[in-house]
Amino acid sequence: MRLSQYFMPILRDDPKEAEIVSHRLMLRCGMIRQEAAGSYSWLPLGYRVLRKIEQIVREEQNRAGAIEVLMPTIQSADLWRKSGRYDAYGKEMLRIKDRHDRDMLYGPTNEEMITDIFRQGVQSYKDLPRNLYHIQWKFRDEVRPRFGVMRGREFLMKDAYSFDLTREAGQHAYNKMFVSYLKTFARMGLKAVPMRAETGPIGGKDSHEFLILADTGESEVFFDKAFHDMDWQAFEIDYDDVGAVASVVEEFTSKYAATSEMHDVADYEARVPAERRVTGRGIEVGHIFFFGTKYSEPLGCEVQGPDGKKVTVQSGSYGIGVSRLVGGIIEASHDEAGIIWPEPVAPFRVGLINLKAGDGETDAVCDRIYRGLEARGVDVLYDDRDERAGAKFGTMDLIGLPWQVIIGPRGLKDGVAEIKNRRTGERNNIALDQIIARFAG
Ligand code: P5A
Repeated sequence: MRLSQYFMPILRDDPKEAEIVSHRLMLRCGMIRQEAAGSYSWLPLGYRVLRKIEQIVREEQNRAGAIEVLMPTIQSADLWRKSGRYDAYGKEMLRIKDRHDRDMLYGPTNEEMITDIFRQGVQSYKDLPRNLYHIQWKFRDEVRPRFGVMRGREFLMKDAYSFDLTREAGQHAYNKMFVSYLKTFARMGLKAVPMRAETGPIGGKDSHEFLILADTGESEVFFDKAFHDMDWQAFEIDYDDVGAVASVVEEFTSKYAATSEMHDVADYEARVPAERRVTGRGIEVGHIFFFGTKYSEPLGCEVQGPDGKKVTVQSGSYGIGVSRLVGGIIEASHDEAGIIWPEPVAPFRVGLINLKAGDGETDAVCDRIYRGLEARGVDVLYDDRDERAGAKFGTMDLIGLPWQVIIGPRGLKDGVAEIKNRRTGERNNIALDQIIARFAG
């Protein structure tokens, strides 16, 4: 993409309404625009990141055996009356009437709808287990939408729903999602610590939240420093191996970690030696629930069991805050100059800076490298604008692409460009004819 032809409305000054760094940086980079309290348009740069995060989430859900569907955002109130949540959900639910005066709502979550879909589509225990998910916009009329996309009213969530015959099988479904969450967040460069959680309006028996550590997090967290030393990346897992999946869950839940609502000082002090006790703040990026028959019972979701008798299915639901993650990653990865994107979620991998736009030779070399990178499938943002070098450097640092390739007349004399790593600040010269190979493949 040529910056001269892109749409990236950079703000010169810090927006006053932004209380935290991710919100400030997202507005300054022209990633989002606020449309109403807690509701945002995703501008091109922000939308690229959102899509990359969504794709990682999708790949890891698929790998764990979940199957993608898409349900509507607007739901009928009927099923919610059956589950008893239509009244219980309170003011957070946006209620709408259609032209026939029927009660509709903008879905804050989809337990009812998916359970009904499943009820209609499945008759026998042989059709279990199944896990269905979608990645869809939700609306919750939060009392205090704030921090930009971190606590929005309209936000993008991945929500998965598991259906099993027995409590034990349901536990395995839960464990699979637990492990897939560790992998999902690790792929985005995050350590998301699982913590036992309250179940709130979703309800149920067992629940864990996944929190990334950041000073601006909404929750206060207490945890064992040992989490820092764990292997978050390397474990390969066979999701059909019930024991192996359970042992990863066991490993991650055996260490103490709790939000302030669930914090138990006596247990903490008994289990964690003083020098390993860490207090911080966290951002909840995922939340999983096992609720047994809480929804399947009132909605009549039964299958025929092996002995011919009807069995009410066991289920759980599993959420990831896809749009919240965009802000969460920035909170976890930035410096004074701007965002530092982890490569897998960066809007572009390379920022190509032409230090002398308008100069025939510099333009020709930059063009050749830009086209070469594009042709090899490298996401590149080419700053071909007629701007001062300082402004170009500032913009590239602000938007935080992992690599900058800087080309100007001085280097061209020696046949070299400069490569800068945004995270480390390290700069190296590279021969012009090696640039494409350096990033391709
Ligand atoms: C699990 C999936 C649920 O809704 N039902 C379906 C269950 N859980 S949850 O914890 O309420 O939400 C799941 C994740 O969505 C993100 N999230 C939000 N993101 C931005 N703005 C909001 N207002 C918001 N509310 C929830 C969180 O990441 C949460 O973990």
